[in-house]
Amino acid sequence: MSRPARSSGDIPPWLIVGAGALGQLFAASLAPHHPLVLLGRRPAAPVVRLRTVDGSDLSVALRRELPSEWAAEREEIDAPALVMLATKSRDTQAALDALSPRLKPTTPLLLLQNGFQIQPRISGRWAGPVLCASTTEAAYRPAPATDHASIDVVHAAAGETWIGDLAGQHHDLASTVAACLNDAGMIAGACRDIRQRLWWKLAVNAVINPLTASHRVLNGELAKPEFRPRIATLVAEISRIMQAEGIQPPGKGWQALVDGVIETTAANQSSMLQDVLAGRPTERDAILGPLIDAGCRHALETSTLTALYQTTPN
Ligand code: KPL
Repeated sequence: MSRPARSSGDIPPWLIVGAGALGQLFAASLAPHHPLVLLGRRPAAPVVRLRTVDGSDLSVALRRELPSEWAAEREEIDAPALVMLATKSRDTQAALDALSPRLKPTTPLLLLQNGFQIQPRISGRWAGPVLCASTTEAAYRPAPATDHASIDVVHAAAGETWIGDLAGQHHDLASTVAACLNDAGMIAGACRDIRQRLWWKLAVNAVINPLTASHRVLNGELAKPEFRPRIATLVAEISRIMQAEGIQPPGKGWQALVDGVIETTAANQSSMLQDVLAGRPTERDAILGPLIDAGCRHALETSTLTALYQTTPN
């Protein structure tokens, strides 16, 4: 896939499937630089109103399609250059199954999900390249009752996005996609260790998401002393599982990795808290499941993660 020229009319668009906070953030960032179609399930205006990290409001016009259960009917989206799946982990397979009769079997996919459940599954089954992204971009959709109710998505913190494929065969494609994100002003890079980076993100999500969702607090609250002992115990258990799973610790160590994300995304509502507040199912299984399964496989203690799993809304 070649890198498209700016505002070229005949470039096949990217299809972004899933108009949640991250899907809308990526769509709004990319749309001025790249043809794309955003597929959502709910009726919405053809603009995304974004509150940027620096606090300004931005309206970005883009093409939205409203398929019923993802079954897009418009001809133009038959041959997208890339399909970015930005749905929740549990919806991703169903979204792809519904769309795949209309896609070339070799269409490249980019998976944006948290956890480590759907990535190996789709990578093992899809005929085309399957890129996975690990992102620390933080965004949320504000509740209707808040002061910025007219905003569709708040970009709470700029993060970085790493892109690679689990088989290590599509580094050039990952570089092209990362370059498109760079053109859109996002920090992104291609990597050859995406499995490791997805597990690093898993460690971060396993701590931040369940605790913020259960206590209904913003990420930054987890820096408070009352959460520190629980977080330290969780991090210790997770780091033993990671070691057994052969995942290298990040250079700064596991505790600093988790604390760093708590600090940089302090103003964000975790995606799990957003799910709980909206009455949606959470990604509990996709995030805590792979860690607890790995712990059991290696006969390691998982009592802290298991207790967290049991108290996390599903
Ligand atoms: O990925 C996230 C999420 O909320 O799912 C973090 C990085 C924790 C940001 O909130």
